[in-house]
Amino acid sequence: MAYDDLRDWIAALDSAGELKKIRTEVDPVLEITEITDRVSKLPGKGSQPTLRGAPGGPALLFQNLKGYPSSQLLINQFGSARRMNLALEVNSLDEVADRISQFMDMKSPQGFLDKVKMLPMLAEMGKFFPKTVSSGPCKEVIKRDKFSLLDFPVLKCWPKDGGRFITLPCVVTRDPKTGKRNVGMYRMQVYDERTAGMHWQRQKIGAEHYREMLRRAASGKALEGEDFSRTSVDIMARSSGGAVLALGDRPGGRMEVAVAIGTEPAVTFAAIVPAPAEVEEYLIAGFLRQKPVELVRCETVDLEVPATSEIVLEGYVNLDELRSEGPFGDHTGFYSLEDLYPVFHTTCITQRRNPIYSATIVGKPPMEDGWMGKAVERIFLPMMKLSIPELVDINLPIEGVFHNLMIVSIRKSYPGQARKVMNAIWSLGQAMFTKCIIVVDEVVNVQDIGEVTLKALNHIDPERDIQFTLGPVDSLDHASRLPDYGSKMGIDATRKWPSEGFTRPWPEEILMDEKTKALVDKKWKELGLE
Ligand SMILES: Cc1cc2nc3c(=O)[nH]c(=O)nc-3n(C[C@H](O)[C@H](O)[C@H](O)COP(=O)(O)O)c2cc1C
Ligand SMILES: [Mn+2]
Repeated sequence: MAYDDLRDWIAALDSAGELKKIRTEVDPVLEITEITDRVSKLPGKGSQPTLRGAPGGPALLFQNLKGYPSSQLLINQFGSARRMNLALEVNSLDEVADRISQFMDMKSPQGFLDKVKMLPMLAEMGKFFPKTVSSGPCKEVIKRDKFSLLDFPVLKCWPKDGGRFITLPCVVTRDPKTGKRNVGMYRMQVYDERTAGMHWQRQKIGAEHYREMLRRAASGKALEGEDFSRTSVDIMARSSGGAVLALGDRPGGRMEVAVAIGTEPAVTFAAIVPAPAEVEEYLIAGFLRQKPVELVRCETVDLEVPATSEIVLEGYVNLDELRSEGPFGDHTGFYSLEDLYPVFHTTCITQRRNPIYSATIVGKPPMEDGWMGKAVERIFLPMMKLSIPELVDINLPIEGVFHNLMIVSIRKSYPGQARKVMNAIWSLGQAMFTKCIIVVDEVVNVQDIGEVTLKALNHIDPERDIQFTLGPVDSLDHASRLPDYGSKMGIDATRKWPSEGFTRPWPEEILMDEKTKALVDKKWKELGLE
């Protein structure tokens, strides 16, 4: 029973006792952050433990916003393990993982019977593709002339933030090569009424669409083999093969962008999922909600957005314009540094009447995004196993802020396999950012940090078992030698084998024998120790 829209989802949160409506006046500048931060750290119903307990206070619907009399603001909608399940309409995230496994298990049919058996699956797949409809609630109000990004209660999150940031935007772009759409969650710093920063980091799909537009605008003149990593201004100011594209000789042009805010939870979640570029997030959302996402065409750009979005920003980024973005109190628990990013120019805003603005804050974990990340961890495990079949389980502890620490258990069958697994992870989509990977044997429960600490640290000879490598790192890494580029570490904490050069005896783990245990079980009550 997919949620129709954000309001339907809010009603579901409310009836599950997971929503708190707040009628006291609050300021979107700083105050909402302080409230939400405290709530994020409250004990939660049915939350998974993090290193600091089992947090996850309720979702919050602020109904009395200072300066925004007709607005409401939803925050912390995904902020507990229970709500994440509710958002995806499952009792456990493993259900989603199992559904994915079923689809991946589909093999070529061997005969008539196999084909018949496949029919229900194929029929089911038909339900996932997005449907374009002629209109929808997001067109209730169309603002072509008089509009401002500050018509909405955009948060200033932390005291040293560079400004106010749209923190939960689904940013839609189109691949100029394939025509495929991408939806990514990239924060937007509001510069003024009509412009905002477009913080797609260099390794993300939106940034790749932008680079492809840039390549096309320059028609390959000066861009072949150029360093795309820094800024388009850099690129254009560089020379290549004698052709100089100076700043006064810019390729120009623009790229269309649409931004949906206040989408139903499957779409919002799909926007953060590290999916391969070939798979449109609208399809992923359809798979998650088992019902197509309905899309409408934008008014001023050739893009589609979810029909039930609360707010849609239409516009473009210029290919030759970058502006300083940040600082921004980020999910690492530190401010991410200022850097240059493209600028979004708004051409039109469409919205529902009295739209509900949805937002999140990031900061010191645990926070809302941690639970979204945990869901990604569970759901992606079957897909990771496709390319790393020896993988048994993974854990990205919330305090590891997703790119800093991944603990994996493997079924080891040959020497050096732990290092092979590290390299596989470092070449797997956004897992490439993982700064530290700990590989343990399958007998270690990676969800139990205590057990991992005990066994991993007992089992290593650091000089021998730590593997360093160099490569791309997360843009938010403030310690790497260069932005976006640095070192990573893998720890082979598996039991070492003679075939790996370890010839000393390996001790046995201490375990009591069953007979003695049974004996004590019998006497336990009598001992009166509990
Ligand atoms: C709350 C939140 C905010 C995020 N902000 C950004 C951001 O500003 N820039 C960015 O590149 N990624 C950001 N991410 C991560 C991306 O959404 C994520 O990497 C996603 O997979 C990108 O989609 P893509 O693969 O289609 O580019 C954020 C994630 C969350 C949960
Ligand atoms: Mn994508």
